[in-house]
Amino acid sequence: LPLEERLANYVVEGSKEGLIADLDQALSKYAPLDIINGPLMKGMEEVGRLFNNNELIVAEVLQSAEVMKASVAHLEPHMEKAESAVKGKILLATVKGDVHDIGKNLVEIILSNNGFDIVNLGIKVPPDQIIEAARNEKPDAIGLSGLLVKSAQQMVITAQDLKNSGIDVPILVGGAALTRKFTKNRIAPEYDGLVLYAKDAMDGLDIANKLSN
Ligand code: B1M
Repeated sequence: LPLEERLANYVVEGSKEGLIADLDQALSKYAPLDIINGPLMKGMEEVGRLFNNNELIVAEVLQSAEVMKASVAHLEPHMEKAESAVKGKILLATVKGDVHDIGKNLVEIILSNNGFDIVNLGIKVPPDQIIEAARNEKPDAIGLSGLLVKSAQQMVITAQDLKNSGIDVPILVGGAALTRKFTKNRIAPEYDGLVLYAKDAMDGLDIANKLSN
């Protein structure tokens, strides 16, 4: 099989045998982020499709997630790092009820490689924990990630709770269950500060850069 297909297959099959050697080969042709956004994401999309069709069980999807995480960890040291002064502090969290963290952690890597100080609160983070962290850390923005349909609704609740506690720093939202339209029509009206939608991690970086200017 061609290299690109082999890379996608590691994710689909949840197998790490030969993965590192193929990632190293890919690094001689592609930028690390293009390997993630290309063949590895293609594999993840296929995992999502198979899971949806009941052709994979959760345990298998978890193994695919492990392959994705190991790949990102291997590629991360090869990513470009900007030698800039700290541009700002950003809190990151996967919202309450949601365990998906691969996208959020990718956002963390890309933002921290580009001069942002990141406080990663982890997964299933309830609003009160975000509020407490916002009070202690005084971030310039708060990033929320969520992949489940119910997580989009949880973002509305989180925005309301943040507003009720007097927080109005910009919120950056992203994740598969979310759309620009939902962000604009459902989350933004519930909040006093800016609410910005990022379609992927690079878009998140663009937005963060604009906010810091
Ligand atoms: Co889950 N899962 N999962 N899962 N899982 C999805 C999301 C699903 C679409 C699969 C499907 O059915 N086709 C589906 C959601 C259905 C829905 O609500 N509409 C689903 C389901 C149903 C579930 C469970 C309920 C399954 C079960 O238990 N029966 C369960 C939920 C548990 C819970 O959260 N309470 C569950 C569990 C899991 C695993 C634990 C097995 C595993 C996660 C492991 C982990 O993250 N540590 C898992 C996985 C891996 C997936 C899929 C296959 C892949 C997600 C992923 O990592 N993608 C996913 C299907 C899919 O998306 N194709 C699926 C790669 C990642 C890089 O992309 O996170 O989208 P993503 O991030 C992107 C952008 O969205 C954006 O940038 C990234 C790219 O640059 N982005 C941001 C994300 N966050 C951002 C934040 C930002 C900016 C950009 O600023 C702050």
